[in-house]
Amino acid sequence: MAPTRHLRTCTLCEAMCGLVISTEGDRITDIRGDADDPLSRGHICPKAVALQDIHADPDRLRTPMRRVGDDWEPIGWDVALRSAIDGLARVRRTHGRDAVATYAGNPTVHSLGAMLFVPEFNRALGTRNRYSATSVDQLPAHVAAMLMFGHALLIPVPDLDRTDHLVIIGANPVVSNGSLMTAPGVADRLRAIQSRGGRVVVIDPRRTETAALADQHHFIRPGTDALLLAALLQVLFADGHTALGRLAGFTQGAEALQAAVAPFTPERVTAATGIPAAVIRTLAVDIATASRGVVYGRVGISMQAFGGLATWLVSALNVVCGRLDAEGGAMFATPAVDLVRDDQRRTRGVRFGRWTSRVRGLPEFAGEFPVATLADEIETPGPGQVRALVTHAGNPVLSTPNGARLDRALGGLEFFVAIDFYRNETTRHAHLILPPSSPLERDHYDLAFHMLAVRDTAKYSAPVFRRAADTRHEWEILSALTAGLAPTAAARWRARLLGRLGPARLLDHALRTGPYGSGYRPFGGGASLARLKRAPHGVDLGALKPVLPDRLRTADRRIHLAPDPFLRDLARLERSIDEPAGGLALIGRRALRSCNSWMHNSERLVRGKRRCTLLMHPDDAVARGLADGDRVRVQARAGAVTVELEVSDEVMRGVVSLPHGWGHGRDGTAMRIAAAHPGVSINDLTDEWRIDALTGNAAFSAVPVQVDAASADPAALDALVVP
Ligand SMILES: Nc1nc2c(c(=O)[nH]1)N[C@H]1C(S)=C(S)[C@@H](COP(=O)(O)OP(=O)(O)OC[C@H]3O[C@@H](n4cnc5c(=O)[nH]c(N)nc54)[C@H](O)[C@@H]3O)O[C@H]1N2
Ligand SMILES: Nc1nc2c(c(=O)[nH]1)N[C@H]1C(S)=C(S)[C@@H](COP(=O)(O)OP(=O)(O)OC[C@H]3O[C@@H](n4cnc5c(=O)[nH]c(N)nc54)[C@H](O)[C@@H]3O)O[C@H]1N2
Ligand code: SF4
Ligand SMILES: [Mo]
Repeated sequence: MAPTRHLRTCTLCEAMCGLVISTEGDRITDIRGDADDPLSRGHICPKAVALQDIHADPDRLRTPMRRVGDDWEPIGWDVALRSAIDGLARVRRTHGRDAVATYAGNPTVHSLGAMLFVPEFNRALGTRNRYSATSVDQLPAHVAAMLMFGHALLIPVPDLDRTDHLVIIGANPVVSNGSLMTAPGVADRLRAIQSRGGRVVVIDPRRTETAALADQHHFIRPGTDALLLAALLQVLFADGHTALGRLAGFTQGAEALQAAVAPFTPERVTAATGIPAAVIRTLAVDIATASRGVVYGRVGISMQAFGGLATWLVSALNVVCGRLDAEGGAMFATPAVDLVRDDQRRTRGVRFGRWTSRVRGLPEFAGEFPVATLADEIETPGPGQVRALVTHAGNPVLSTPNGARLDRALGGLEFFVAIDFYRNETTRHAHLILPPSSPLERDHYDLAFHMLAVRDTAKYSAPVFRRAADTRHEWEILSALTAGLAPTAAARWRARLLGRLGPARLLDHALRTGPYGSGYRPFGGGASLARLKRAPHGVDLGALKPVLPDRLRTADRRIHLAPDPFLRDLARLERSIDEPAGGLALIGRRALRSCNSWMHNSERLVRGKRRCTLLMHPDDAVARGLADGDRVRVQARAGAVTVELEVSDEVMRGVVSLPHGWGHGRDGTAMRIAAAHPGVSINDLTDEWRIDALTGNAAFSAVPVQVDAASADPAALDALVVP
């Protein structure tokens, strides 16, 4: 049989690489990069090849499963959906709407159907206990975007292909393949900056793969980025290097910002950050004098105690240098489906802190609470206590702070439905697992990541395989649950209507009414699903374009450089300058062959050298009498793990690093390859009490830990107490 070629966008990470997938019957024979994809131009990473492993994985669930004690039995879809609806309705009836919580994990954002139907499902439940991976990731970016530009999704991306001075702070795009910066083939794009005479500067507590490629790398003490950024701004203002240019016409708050950063001189922050004052001054001048410069920060600056401030300051820096909305600076995409333009809710203004969580009083953002408090809400009795949970594409036991506590809490739920195709560390607690079709069995258009790409393109992918018999797509599962749980006749009608339309028709409508569409005029020639289908490699819509001030969604259509919540939080930052650094600071790391917690069931991604090791600087190892390869016990307030030590000067002194996404050694999971390569979970060490007090995002970075030889008597180790 001759192989059939399918063109596809990879849905595993944010890079949106174009793939050419060859199949023979129901077998994949080859996966390679699509040289004709206008965005990725042939780039691919090892994970894409593993898409075939997921598709063919015998552990991937294909039928709904019901837990009976410790056993699981397959059940039919009708029974499964009915039991899910009945169980959730029962808890809601008995204990009220907020007793049902939902958690949406990262792959939700990589699925067209889930992007369209998860919000509908949440609306039908009407609960305030909504959670997602946002609050262990990019929540500060949404808060900054909303407060500065008026919409949570107005997140500027570095114009990578035209900049000549890129400062990367707290990101490792050579490994992560870019985040809030869809830029497939980052390494090539960084080398292109250098070939056109530009520079790449990396600021990171670890000399990363990205740092190895950069022109400069500076170590920084974890969690102190906001101090560094405030000092950079202080220098720019004090030495007259700011130049808002055309932004001045629609920007407010420059004076307030200048006054707010004035206390943060380089000399004052040098001890805390570990960066010499002279280096800070040079960094500032280099940014200001580059012709097309941009500062870009990612999870290293958002998963930390000052995530909101650091993320705001990065954008503020780009604005005061006149680099926002400018070629080679920080720009906004103009995607073919524009979630900002389509969002009618913008009229409601800032959606942050309108109500707070029951137990810890944490602020909602866009209707969600920080997941760091989910275990509190499950464990703490009283009206509004969470008794039931629905997870969609999430593994919070391995992905959220103090996952071990959440693991225990999940065991106490009255009812738990997981929409997921693996029985893993989280879903093993479910009463029902509803597995959606394989990613290759559904069509795809990236609603989220075209919004964040370094080039405007649009691409639709048809399914590679027809779905197996009696399989449901995510949107069908969600749509059935929504219709079953919608509280009013009108809501049930809406749910059924959307369910009848389905994702493809909704996408077509969004394309036609989007920035490149011409509505439903028969010969309008604009974007539509039919046109995208005729261009299966994707359509190139050109380099990023200036869009301000039109695209701003603040009430006064101005950029707000100094929103009050940030100004108020600066006092907390200032206090941190003199706080003594306690013990070793733990940070995470990513590896090219991992995808958060869920792709370790692919043999080709886990074989080889052990990856779940604790990195430690040689001086710190010597001081503790430890050597490379030793087994060490890592102790934090929340818990302890035992792991192999890897001694390397790629981490700075005082810092240790453990990758996240491991810890597959728990009972009751059904992922055989992952279980054979368990590793330990960094989130058994991270702390649900360490959050960014402003945004509620988990502060994974700089968790204080103590490290000793594993043979040491655990009773002799002092548990660290964190304020
Ligand atoms: N291969 C692979 N790719 C992925 C993923 C994966 O698991 N594996 N996950 C995907 C997801 S969900 C996301 S959100 C993106 C994330 O994409 P990135 O943000 O690029 O992710 P990381 O590689 O974790 O890079 C964060 C960097 O911040 C550094 N860091 C830690 N703490 C601090 C700090 O306090 N200050 C500073 N300045 N730096 C700090 C770390 O050493 C690390 O190098 O990656 C995506 N891509
Ligand atoms: N300490 C520490 N913790 C971290 C991070 C860190 O850097 N350090 N990174 C954080 C980040 S950036 C993120 S995004 C989160 C991720 O947190 P989560 O999203 O909670 O975790 P994932 O590991 O991505 O788990 C994805 C789940 O989705 C399932 N799944 C995969 N594909 C599909 C699909 O198509 N449909 C459905 N329905 N299910 C699917 C998988 O089986 C798995 O159960 O972790 C965060 N946790
Ligand atoms: S870089 Fe991301 S999108 Fe590209 S092939 Fe790898 S996993 Fe897929
Ligand atoms: Mo993420």
